[in-house]
Amino acid sequence: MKHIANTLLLCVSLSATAQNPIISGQFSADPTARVFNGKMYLYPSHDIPAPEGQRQNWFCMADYHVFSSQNLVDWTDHGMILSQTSVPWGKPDAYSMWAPDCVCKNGKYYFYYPNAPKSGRGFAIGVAIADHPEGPFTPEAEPIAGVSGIDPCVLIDDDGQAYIYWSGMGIRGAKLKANMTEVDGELTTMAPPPNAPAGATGMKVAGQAMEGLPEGFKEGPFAFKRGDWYYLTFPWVRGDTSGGKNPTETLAYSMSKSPLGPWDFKGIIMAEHENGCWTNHHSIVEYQGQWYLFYHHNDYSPRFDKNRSVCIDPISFNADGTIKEVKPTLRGVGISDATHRLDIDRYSSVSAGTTIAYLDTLNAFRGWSVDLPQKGSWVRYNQVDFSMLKSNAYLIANVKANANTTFFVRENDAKGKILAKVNVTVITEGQFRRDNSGKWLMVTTPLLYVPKGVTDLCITCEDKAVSIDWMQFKNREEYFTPVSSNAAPAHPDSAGFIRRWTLLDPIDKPNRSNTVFTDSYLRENFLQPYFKDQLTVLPKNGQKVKVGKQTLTWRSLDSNRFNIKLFRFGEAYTGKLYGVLYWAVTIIDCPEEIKDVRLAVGSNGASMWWLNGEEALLLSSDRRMVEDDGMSQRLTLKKGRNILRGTVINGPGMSDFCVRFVDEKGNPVTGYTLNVK
Ligand code: FUB
Repeated sequence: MKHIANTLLLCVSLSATAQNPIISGQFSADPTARVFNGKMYLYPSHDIPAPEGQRQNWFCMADYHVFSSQNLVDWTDHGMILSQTSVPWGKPDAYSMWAPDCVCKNGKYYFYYPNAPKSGRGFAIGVAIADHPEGPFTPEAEPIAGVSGIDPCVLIDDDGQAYIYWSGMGIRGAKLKANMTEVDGELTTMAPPPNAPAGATGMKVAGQAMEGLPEGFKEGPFAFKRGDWYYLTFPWVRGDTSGGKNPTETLAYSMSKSPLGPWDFKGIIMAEHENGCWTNHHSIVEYQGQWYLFYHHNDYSPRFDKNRSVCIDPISFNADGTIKEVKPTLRGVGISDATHRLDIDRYSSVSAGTTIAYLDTLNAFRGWSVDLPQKGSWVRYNQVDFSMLKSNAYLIANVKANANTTFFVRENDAKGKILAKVNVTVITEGQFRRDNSGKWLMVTTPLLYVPKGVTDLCITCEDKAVSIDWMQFKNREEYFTPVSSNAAPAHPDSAGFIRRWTLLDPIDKPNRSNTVFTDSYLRENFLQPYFKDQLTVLPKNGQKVKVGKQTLTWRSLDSNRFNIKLFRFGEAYTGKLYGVLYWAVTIIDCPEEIKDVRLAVGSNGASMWWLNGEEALLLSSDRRMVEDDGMSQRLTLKKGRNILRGTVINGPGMSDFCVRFVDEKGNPVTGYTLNVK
């Protein structure tokens, strides 16, 4: 009876974006990559931590997922395609779904996988068939006769003839019949092992041993053809296993002019993993004119090397067809979109002393940070695409430092053109209830320069040590439009909200929380002199003001929303977000006197307002911005020029305000113009 891999029908589709390893949030090993319909598909094993009752500290796999990608950077998980409970001939609780392969012939997709059979010992190899690369796959009722072992791989030659290779008593190979589910040719009866009980018969085995391969443990064959060369590539233990040493697997290869050999051993594709991860397993595939090596490493399971994750690096060939050795990288392959999070800890290169560290040693899937230890340290991340970004783009980064510091994001190298200067301000005890030094902080800064197209980035430490978790570039939502010097007067909007203001860059005013915003605190702190003529000045666009050590600019802006997003203003023009105080001024020209109006304000956080130099309203305590949250006494807007001025303070929140005048009935007052320049 044939079973459908039922859970596939759920048709899960999750995304992963990554460098090396390319899949996060779950383990993936033994990667077989195949190009189907112009897209890269990945059929890995699915390592899981062994459930209770299962052999611990060993490989444990219950099912398979398939992934696909167009750009080798963004991977879609199409969900489970086959479970151990769906294999008619398999032990449903063996957790032995080891390295698979998938090939396409005559529009059908054949998925080859090892599994433990219900009866007998060891492994058999089954086939599941689908009409699409993502499935649903229907497993055949019986495994392939004569193929006992693991790590199947299928090569379809130019003439359509398919060959299967697997690992069992060395590496073996055989022709497949046109049905792709049976081996072509007679089975050989092997001699029973020396310790077999008397009268035992030998196993029936298909195919032939691959000749010409080196001595030493080998598994995971992957065969492919390039030009008229056949390649048989395989994990190989080349080290000396005597004397208690435990050498680990390399990736190695042989070449031949014939699909089943004999083979001519050529050497190493990738050396042993440096951290002692015992296995490696791979596939080699050409995609859009470039060859790639898919392999695995235990990046997301540093203490247990049987929970592995797939990585990719480019691979290339010498003129004689031999393979150039590949050094594993963190950066991997593909072009990263600047508008996605860039994990620059997956670097292309770093200065001496620059290191990476797990963000959470108990959950490696949270990834890493890169730690730039001192002025002059740098990390380089290649191939970032800026074509989605406009000239108003900004940078957002998750960073950590123990003291105030600065890093630059540059183009190409440590001396390259500066895209962004990022100041990391650590708020110290006494200003905030909790010291945030050594804690992760989001910092944003406007870009000084937006590269065109694809470029390499180099992040340089310009002061004290800084750790960077990730960074991302974004186009700024247009919250404001600058008011030009010859702009026509503006009107309040139909609901009476005043959208044209001259805003001063935020003044540093750290506050541990907004609970301190009592009337007396606010009067004391709003009314202290920050800059000259603070309650009378009629600022002009571009005018500079000195506040302590800060040099700030007045900016005349039309808000694209009824509420003035001070947080976005600070972010856009200065990169300052929290612990700040804002000043806002607007000029109201009335054709006639308007009596008995009330100033209606909502602000986040506290604010204070003056009309024509007289205090009109104080909104104290920790507030959210709510329309008409506070109302003044009756006021008169005089004929001619009126000056409305306000100041807003905020500790850790996102500041904004909305202001309008309403009449006795609460209706908006709109009969005036706004004339800031
Ligand atoms: O994943 C289980 C086994 O580890 C594979 O079948 C081998 O190739 C090795 O990677």
